[in-house]
Order: sequence, then C-alpha cells, then structure tokens
Amino acid sequence: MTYKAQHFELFPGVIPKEEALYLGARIRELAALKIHFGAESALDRLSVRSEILDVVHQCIGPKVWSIHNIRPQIEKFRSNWHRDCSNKVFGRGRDWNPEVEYRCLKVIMYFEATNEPLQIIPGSYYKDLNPKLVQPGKVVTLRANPGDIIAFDMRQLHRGKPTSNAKVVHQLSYGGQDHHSQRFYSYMHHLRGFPPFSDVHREMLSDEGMLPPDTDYFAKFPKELSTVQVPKPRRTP
Ligand SMILES: O=C(O)CCC(=O)C(=O)O
Repeated sequence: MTYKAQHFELFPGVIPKEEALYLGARIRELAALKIHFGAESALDRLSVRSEILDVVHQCIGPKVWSIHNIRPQIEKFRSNWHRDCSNKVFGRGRDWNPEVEYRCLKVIMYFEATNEPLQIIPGSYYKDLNPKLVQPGKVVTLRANPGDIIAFDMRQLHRGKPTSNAKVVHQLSYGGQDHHSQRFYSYMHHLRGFPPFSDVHREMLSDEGMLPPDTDYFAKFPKELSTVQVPKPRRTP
C-alpha cells in the first residue's frame, strides 16, 4: 500500500546498496574516532539528493522544507512506542486539527540493517490508539535493507525493533511549507536545543528552496507551549 493510503511506506533501494554500505562504514569509522557526524558533508547532501526528494514528494507533495536531521545512529536496541510530531498527545494541539492537512514526514535511511528494524501502528495518525491495547496482529513490522527508506507521518506511533547487529541509520525530517513544519522546526531547534543546520547545509537547502525560516514559533504563539512536552536539553545533540 502507498503512503497516501496508510501514511507510511517502505521504499526499497532508494540509494544503491554499495553506497549505503560505504556510508554506513564511514559513519562507524567517524564514531570510533569520536568525530561529530556533522563533519561529513556527504550526509548533509542526502537532504537534497534527488532520489530521496522523489520519495518525499510522492508522500507529501512538491513544496517542502527540510525541518530537522538527527545525526546518524548506530544502535541495536528497542525504542519505546512514540510519536515524533511536536504535539505528542493525541488530539492535543494543532497537529491534530483534521481541517489542515498534516505533512510532516520522517524519513529513515538505512545504511546497515538486519532483521526487521521498525514497527508502526497503522492508523495512529488519526486514531487515539493505546499501544498497550493494540492487538499484535495490528502492528506492522517492516524489514529494511541497506539503501532502503522507511517514510512515515510523524504522528504515527512507531518504535525501533532490536536487530541482531547494530543498525546504522540516518533520520531526515521534511515538511510542507506550512505552520505544522514551522512548529516542528521550532520545537526541535528552539525548545529542545538541537543545533541549527551548518552554514554549508543551509546554503544547500537554500539553493533548493528548502530552507525553513528560523522563526521561533513558540515565542509567537506562547499559548501553544501547553501542547508540547520538552524533555531536558540534550547534552550531545
Ligand atoms: O530505532 C529506530 O530505528 C527508530 C528510531 C525512532 O523511532 C526515532 O528516533 O524516532
């Protein structure tokens, strides 16, 4: 089924497997040297890579901003069920207004993956589903290989599944050029303290018309602060 139908989709072979494995190895090398992954501009370039943008446009339409990237991760463990959107509690906040299309998209790029690295609860982008009460048969488990992408609506409940070897992933977030994206961008960068895009990265995004404004959304709409939960600032964003 397509993204349009279910608000998530696995896109196989978006970048060639050899390239994915090369980038995965490079990420491991940098991690071993304790070098910040931001130093690797090949990863920043993925944000504007045409094959990845084709996927993004298929899912959420043509005019998008790049709203956040999480540094590449090397991990093996399960994460808890969660939503990535800024209004994490179902029905609370503007992310849940059914009259305004929600177009914030998480893209997980797999460089190395074994088994089935991600689970999603379909329908949780519009239904108040409690993961503890969802029947196991209603959970979708996705398999991904190096070079594959899993893209999903940020409101969908999802969790990383443990894999036999550590998976190496890079998470990219995109959104329509609208207030949902401004809110998410501001939630991550102004409230949660993730660093801004580097100058080189900003230039790349700007050239593609994909650089969001650096507006502090919550300074403009302070009442909406009551609809978001802000974890303690991260020490190593
Ligand atoms: O562990 C994973 O691969 C999923 C990560 C995830 O769910 C997240 O960071 O939002």
